[in-house]
Amino acid sequence: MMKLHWSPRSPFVRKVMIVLNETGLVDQVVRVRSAVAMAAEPNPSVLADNPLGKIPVLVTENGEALFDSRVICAYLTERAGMLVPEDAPVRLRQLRWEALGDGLIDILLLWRIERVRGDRADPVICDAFETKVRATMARLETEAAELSATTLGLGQVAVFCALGQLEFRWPGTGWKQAFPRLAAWFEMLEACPSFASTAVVDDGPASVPEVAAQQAVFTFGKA
Ligand SMILES: N[C@@H](CCC(=O)N[C@@H](CS)C(=O)NCC(=O)O)C(=O)O
Repeated sequence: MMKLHWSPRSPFVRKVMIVLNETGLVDQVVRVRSAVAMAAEPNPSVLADNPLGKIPVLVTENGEALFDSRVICAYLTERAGMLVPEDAPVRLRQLRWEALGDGLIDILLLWRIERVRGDRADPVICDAFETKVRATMARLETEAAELSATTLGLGQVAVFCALGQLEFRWPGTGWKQAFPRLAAWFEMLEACPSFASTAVVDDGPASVPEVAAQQAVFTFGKA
């Protein structure tokens, strides 16, 4: 059996879980609940498999520890022979969406941590995060038809998980009203069992003070 350092809170772990479901490899993995937080002491059991102290980490049957989520997803799709387009331009498009989705998740995680600093949060950094999130969402809205028409790949999985993170940790932004085509695509995937069963949830004490994190949430307004 493979071992996955896992958390139900992590959008990056969610990518891996969706790929495990889609490839049918999910029964070959034992999930280990591994608690991590950027603003806390690194978890020794994660560090032993990934010196960066981040999850997800997948330990294969022969003991090789794979990280990060992009490497794990590439490994699983290759192993299963699924979700990798043969056509080079399509593959490149998927990689680009993967970069966009992962980059959006990174910003949403870092922005949340910055906001928790309250008065000590850097307004320049926060403003830049907001500008980038707005620009990324606007770009994705223009690509929603293509996201929907393209056979599922790792790019769409990453974009989906980023939108899921926005929905889960940033309630009240009104993104679905502002970006209706993207929202329709998201909701279509969200209804699929292999995506629905991976929904991000909090399973214990908050990793950052939630009240502070959710104060003065920005909104997208009508596009
Ligand atoms: N680029 C990494 C990012 C992974 C990541 O940031 N994971 C978060 C959990 S969602 C984490 O482990 N945070 C703990 C830390 O940064 O120390 C990936 O794609 O797997």
